[in-house]
Amino acid sequence: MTCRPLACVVLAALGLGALPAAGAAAPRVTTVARGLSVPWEIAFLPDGRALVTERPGRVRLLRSGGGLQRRPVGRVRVSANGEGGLLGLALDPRFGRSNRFVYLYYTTASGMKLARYRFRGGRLRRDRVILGRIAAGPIHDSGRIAFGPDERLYVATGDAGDERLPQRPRSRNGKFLRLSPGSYRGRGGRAEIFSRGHRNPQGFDWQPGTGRLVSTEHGPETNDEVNVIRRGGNYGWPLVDGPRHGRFVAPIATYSPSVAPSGATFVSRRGSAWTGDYLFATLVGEHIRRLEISRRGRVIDQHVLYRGRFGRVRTVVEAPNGAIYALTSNQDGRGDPTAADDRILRFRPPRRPG
Ligand SMILES: [Ca+2]
Repeated sequence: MTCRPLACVVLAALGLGALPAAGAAAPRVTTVARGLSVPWEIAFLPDGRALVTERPGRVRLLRSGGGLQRRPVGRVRVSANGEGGLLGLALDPRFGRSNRFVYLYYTTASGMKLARYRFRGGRLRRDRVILGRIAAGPIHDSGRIAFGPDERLYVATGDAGDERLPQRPRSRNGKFLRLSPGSYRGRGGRAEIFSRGHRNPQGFDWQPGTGRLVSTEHGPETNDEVNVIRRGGNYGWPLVDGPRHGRFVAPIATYSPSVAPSGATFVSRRGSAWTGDYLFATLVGEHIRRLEISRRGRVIDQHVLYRGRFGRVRTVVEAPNGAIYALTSNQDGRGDPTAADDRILRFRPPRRPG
């Protein structure tokens, strides 16, 4: 779809920013692994292999040429209740140089835990839990974790089904939390509340060039949001949601009815027609969405990719070589799985024309 900026914002607000531009064929997709069970996150090791979380509590290894190692490299005891289980994973910024730390975020019977592991000898072993005191629920566990350009570890937490928590200043739920290197590499226990008033943010990344943090957030049946996350910002939940935000920070895009937006990435690799664009996966929407976002943080165009082709999509991640990897989520109890599900898919952003 192409439209003038104002029309685009209106269409986006109506949930209609949806039609692919004529002739803009989406890139060819390769299935690189199949038979997974609710994969949630994928992160690439320096040698080209990747770690993949499966929500029931396993970490799998994707070989650099494709295909999964049969035996999981790690198991995590989780309470895989509803939307919970093993969710986020992130490699330490110094993983390849001075440490082998991997961070996992998961649901237990006593709440959400952020734990540090070491990946050595092909096995993931737990070092210590570095953050707790985050409520878990059968819904809205959020769960994405990622390192920012500031080398701090960001953790997105959901309301866990308790709408009182996101506005409570001292609750760690319904927040973006931020951990300093001293906390995540040390004894843990400390986290800054970076922003609040979130319902269930499941994907985020930083815009190349500006460092702006852009996040997806699930709304209630309607009013999914894309937000620019600022330190100290209040994003309104449960007092407001959708385009009308009053005194709270307003989203830059909303979707009604819900598409259930989850994992997201900016395309940072230079030279493609999508360089600088924001991709996010949708579960209910069963597509990948591409947003063109200006340097001022406004959505200037939207495109829908692969609608209905792969079912529910949990996340999209840019590999170091510029390929985009996508994880399906058809085994999560809300999908219609095929014999191949769940799958890891790969495609390359198209080259910049001319
Ligand atoms: Ca909001």
